This record gives sequence, structure tokens and C-alpha cells, in this order.
Amino acid sequence: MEPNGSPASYGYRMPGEWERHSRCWMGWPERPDNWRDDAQHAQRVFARVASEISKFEPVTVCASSQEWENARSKLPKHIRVLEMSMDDAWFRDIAPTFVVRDKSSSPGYDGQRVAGIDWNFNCWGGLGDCCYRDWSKDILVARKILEIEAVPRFPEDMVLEGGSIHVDGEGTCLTTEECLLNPNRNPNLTREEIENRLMSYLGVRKFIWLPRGLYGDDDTNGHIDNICCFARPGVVILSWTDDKSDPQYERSAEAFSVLSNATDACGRRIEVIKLHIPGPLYMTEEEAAGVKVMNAKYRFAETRLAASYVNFYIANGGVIAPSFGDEKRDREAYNVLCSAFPDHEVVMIEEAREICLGGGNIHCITQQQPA
Ligand code: KQY
Repeated sequence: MEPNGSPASYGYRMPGEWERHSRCWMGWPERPDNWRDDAQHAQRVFARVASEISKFEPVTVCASSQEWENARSKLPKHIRVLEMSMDDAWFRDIAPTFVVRDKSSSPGYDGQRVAGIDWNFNCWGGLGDCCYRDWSKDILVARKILEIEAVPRFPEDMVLEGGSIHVDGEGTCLTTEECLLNPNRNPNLTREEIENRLMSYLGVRKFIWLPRGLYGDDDTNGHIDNICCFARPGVVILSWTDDKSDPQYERSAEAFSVLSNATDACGRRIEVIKLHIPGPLYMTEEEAAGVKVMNAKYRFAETRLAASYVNFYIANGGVIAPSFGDEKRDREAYNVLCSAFPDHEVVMIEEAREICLGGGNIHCITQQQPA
């Protein structure tokens, strides 16, 4: 079912990630030209992430026909495994962005409480900047999920990835200029036009624009979900470093300055929790050699990894976060997240580096469907 107006005109809004979910959607990695050693390590870590999330809420993992049996065998029985074609497994960006509405919010419209936005996707920048050459299967994933769930679909021609926006569910949207204003996404839209579209799709009314994303997050042109996120309305967690010689310092400092001077849609000053990045971490010779040269972006040894603890997933009562084998920073991140989420159990995923090698992390491979 495809309604005529925009989601906000029907009273829909994108909820905060901490609002109750009915399930989490994930894909299954298999591209040998993005995931080293024929994706065997990535599959182990995706299975671990799915398994941990499934302790808090139902999980569906989508796998291609060639990989369905393998995925089924590597995932616990209570996780639903569906066959679906896709070009890679970044469900934050290719699955729908779900929105919700109160029953009473739109007289004259008897649609469902949950709907999904099916954004246009150009593989993080279109030909020339894309991460792989053919994304024709990816662009059907959102629609297929909405069909499976019989949830109304709002198709949108603006190019946008779910990882490039964060909301507080109360009218505020956090994003980066580096990604959303990049000419490789929507060259025909001004900042004001982009804001207007997002207002009518996400039900937001206030934007906080950080200039840039995480240093080295070149695959996505600086997605917000790798540098900063809401912990709750009025409180954000920002990737940080104290090392002034690290190119990340300038990026975090400029974001801190924007955030400290910002108010949200409800007029609150923003409280910023700093969360130190790990490392710096670099791709090793062995890791780079395990990635086949085929139809995706080449991976080179010595490349700085876009590693940050902010790229976590908030499940019902749990926070599933990456850890990187940097003992001091991993422990620090665990403590910061425990105090930022006192009502959640924090679970750190060792080996999240494997997801990072593919260009993202836990938030990027998950998509929540609200209850
Ligand atoms: O940050 C995300 N939401 C996705 C990262 C995708 C990287 C593709 N190689």
C-alpha cells in the first residue's frame, strides 16, 4: 500500500532508536571483494551480533539464495533467516527507515501505526564514488521488507542512507554536511530543500548539522552514525580524541563546538558525552590481501580504519557495541556506555574490527522496526 501524502502529513515521525522495537533486520555478508577470506570472518561476527541482539528482541537475517543454508547453519534457531537478494549487507542504509504514528494523530487516515520510507540509494555516491559497481539488488531491499511485513511504503526519490541521519524522536535530526550536502548525493537540492524533505518524511523540525564525520570514513562520506548519536533526547555521544596531532581531533572539536552551542527541537541545550576512539587502527597487509579485487572499492594495507564506539545498536533493553582489541579504550567505552544507558545492558562485540574492515560497524548492519 502506498499512501499519497508525505509521512509527516499523516502524523508519522521517526522514533528514537531507544523506543520499543518489534524486531531487528540484518543482512548476511558474502562479497569476497569487500569481506576478506570469502567473508568467513565477517559471517562469524554478523552471527555474533545477531545472536546478541536476539537476546533482547526478535531478529531477521536476510541471506542470498546461495548463502541461505550457510547462514541458517551459523545462526541460532530462534533467528528467522529469509532468502533475499542484495549486493551487500548494510541494512542501515538499504532497509527502510521506519516511522510511527499515534492512532489519533491523523483524522481521516486509517493507515497502520508503522510505515516505512524507501529512500533512493546510490551506493554512497553514485558511479565514480560508489563502493561497488552494481547496486540494483540493494535498491529493492526496503520494498521487499515492507511487502513481507505488510507495512505501508513511502517511496522517496531523494538519495539518502539511514546511517546519515540520527533523530531524537522529539523533532530533532542530527546529520553531517560532509555527507548530506555532498554533490554526489543530491546535487539538485539545496540545504533548505533537503531539510524540507526530511521534515516531511521524518516528522522533524530542527536540524543540528555537524560539519564532518569521522576521519577516514570515506566509504560513506562521513555518516553521522560513526561520529555522533543521541543517547536520549538532549544528550549526545560524540567520538573524541585528546590527541591534537590526530586529524580526528579537529573534526571532533568542531562538532563539539556546534553541539555545545545548539538547542534541540524542544529548546534544550545539548549535553555532550565524549567517547574516545580506539587506536588509531590500520588495515594490515594480511587483511588487505584477503579481499579479492573484483567489482568493489579496493582495500589497501595501512589505510586508517574508520573505527568508533559510537556505531552501536540500541535494542530493547540492550546496547550492542563494537570493541576493537584496544584494551584501555574498549574498557573506557564500556564504562561510558553503561553510564549513558543505565537502564540497558551493554554488550561489547569483540572482533567488530571485521565489520570495520568492510567500511562500517554494528549500527550500519542493523535496522530496527518499531513496535
Ligand atoms: O555507515 C554505514 N551506515 C554503512 C557503511 C557502508 C560501507 C560500505 N562499504
